[in-house]
Amino acid sequence: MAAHVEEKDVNCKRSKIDDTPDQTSVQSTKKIKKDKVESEDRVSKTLESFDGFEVLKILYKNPQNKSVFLYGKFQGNDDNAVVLLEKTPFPVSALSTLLSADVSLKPLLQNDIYSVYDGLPKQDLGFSGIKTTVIYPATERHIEKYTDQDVALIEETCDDYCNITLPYLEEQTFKIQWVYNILEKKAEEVERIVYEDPDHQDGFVLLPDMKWDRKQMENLYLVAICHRKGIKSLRDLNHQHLPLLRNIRDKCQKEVQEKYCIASDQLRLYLHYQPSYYHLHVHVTHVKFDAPGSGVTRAHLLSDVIENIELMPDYYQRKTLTCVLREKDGLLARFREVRGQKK
Ligand code: M7G
Repeated sequence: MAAHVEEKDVNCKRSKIDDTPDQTSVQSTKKIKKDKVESEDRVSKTLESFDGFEVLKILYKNPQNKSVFLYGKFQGNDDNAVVLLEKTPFPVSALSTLLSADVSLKPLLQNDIYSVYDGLPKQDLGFSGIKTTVIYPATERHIEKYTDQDVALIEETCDDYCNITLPYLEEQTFKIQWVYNILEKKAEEVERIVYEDPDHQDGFVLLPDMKWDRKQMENLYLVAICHRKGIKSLRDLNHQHLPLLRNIRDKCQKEVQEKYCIASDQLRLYLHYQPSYYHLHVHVTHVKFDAPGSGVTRAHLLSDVIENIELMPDYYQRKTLTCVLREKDGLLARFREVRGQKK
């Protein structure tokens, strides 16, 4: 048994350093193809309203950032839907309309010099105030992803990656059709592409992340998706990927400076570990924005990743990586099972 594990371990290291399509990536490609076929006839339609929508469960609510995530169904349809409602920040351009006769004030409190009102716009002031994201049809994984749950910190050694994480990932069918839609220009989002380097090896597409309402620069959130397929995550990165990583860093900084007038020292470029989608991508956010997942338990600065690999080419095949896993994540259950831990 030990010999078997060791052999598998060596293969695991070799496949990552070679960066050639080994058995693993062939298997992943098969799964990706399967996802593609499955999802092609399940493309969600553009909704005009929530007519007939029934809320079945509140998955998460946060009064601080004024968001609520819901699970529900549309009448007469059995498909699941996940809806994310988030109040957006005030656009500076709308302030003059907001502080005008177009908003009537209903007093809620009056005491000395202090007063509180309900501000009621008399008409549409040009900003909806509610960012509405719909995932439809949603899978069980989506419902889990957006459900409020406890998390656990896991220290994943390189052996754990080979023996627990990688086999688990290979069993899953991850839906990354949205990534291919962008890379192959099949999604409407193509119009929003900020920049593209079409090179097959080191190229990438930079576009607004689904999390950004594209209204304010202070919460700028872009995502750079590499063209190269088969790089699942940070764990796969080695010295052969340095040109790709440097290219993403340099061009993203340049393009954001030119397009949004945001200097490179105001930008945070990072990768998630573990990511939700196992096709290499880099998060690009404004440094002032406290983006979800930008903390130490999940984010790895791209500049640090580059330097670590420069110092040690197989750094990410050797380093123990601490990551946060959610209670309902099957990977956490697998770690607990292997480590003989009970919840
Ligand atoms: P991640 O680290 O794999 O997972 O990042 P996370 O969602 O847990 O952060 C994937 C990133 O891609 C996230 O920032 C998502 O908001 C973003 N994203 C996901 N989808 C399905 C889309 C999409 O369809 N379009 C765009 N533009 N971004 C997306």
